[in-house]
Amino acid sequence: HYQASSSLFTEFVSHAVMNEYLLTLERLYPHIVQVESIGRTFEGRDLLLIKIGANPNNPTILVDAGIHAREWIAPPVALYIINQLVENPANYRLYQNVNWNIIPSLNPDGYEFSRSSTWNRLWRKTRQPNQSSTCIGTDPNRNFEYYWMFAGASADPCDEIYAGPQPFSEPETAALATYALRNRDQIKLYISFHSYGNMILYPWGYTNDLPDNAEELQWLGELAGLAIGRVSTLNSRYVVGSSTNVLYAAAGGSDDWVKGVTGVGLAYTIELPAGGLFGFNPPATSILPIVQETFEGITIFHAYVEAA
Ligand code: ING
Ligand code: ZN
Repeated sequence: HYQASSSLFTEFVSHAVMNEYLLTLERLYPHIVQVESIGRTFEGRDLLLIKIGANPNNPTILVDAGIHAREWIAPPVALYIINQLVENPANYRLYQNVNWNIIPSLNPDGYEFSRSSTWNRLWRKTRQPNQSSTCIGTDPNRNFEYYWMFAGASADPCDEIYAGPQPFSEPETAALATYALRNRDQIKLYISFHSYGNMILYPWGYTNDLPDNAEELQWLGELAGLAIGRVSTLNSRYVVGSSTNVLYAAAGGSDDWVKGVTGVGLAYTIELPAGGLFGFNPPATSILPIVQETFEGITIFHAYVEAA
């Protein structure tokens, strides 16, 4: 990796440092990089999206990471994609015919809370308080307005999978949805990075029925998973399938919403490798091997969108 990224892949950096990195790239590479704020969190943090591309009219891949606070390995994976696209000249072909829209840190209030003490390390939700409960936060991946609360979601604000008082109650999910709707015609593929479990998941999460293009989603997911496995130094082996069939039923997830509402045909949730005692805390020394192997899968998705 390259100059401006110094500590991003050797330690788990703050949301502020991630945002600084994006703004630095915009300053250094204005011909291919634009940074835009898609909104603010409950606590007022800026949700930055970086656009990388040579031609604004090209088909677009939308990527987010960090929607769940404790899944610390996800933002570095998104940052490494950014780093490799912008700062590694060998990859310039990857943004000639395809645009990238990447939000590396979508729930920074929760993320910073999970960094604030060892007691808070396993925080998952947002940090917006709830009425008529002292429990804080909503699970942002149960908060999207598509079969909301249909399965695998809770109405209890004290639960980890609390879906919120209503769909899009959280400024973070509303910001992503607004951006995706505005750009729906250009977006061809959506990927949301989570951890953990080495899974490449696709809709639906609300039902065990499969979407019309399940075969395409399965085939492409398997190709990406195999590409990762081929280079993995961690012996990563990805399982591919619909969320409900591979993991569990859960409605209100971002990939279900993107596919069901915006009409973007290809939507995935990628569960990155586990690490540490509870799975959510790979050591900092694992960041580089995980982000590097995952990038191999990303090049497969790129090739498919470029060829379409
Ligand atoms: N996993 C996802 C979750 O939100 C998921 C899995 C994604 C389920 C999409 C349903 C739909 O539970 C993690 N690790 O958060
Ligand atoms: Zn998650």
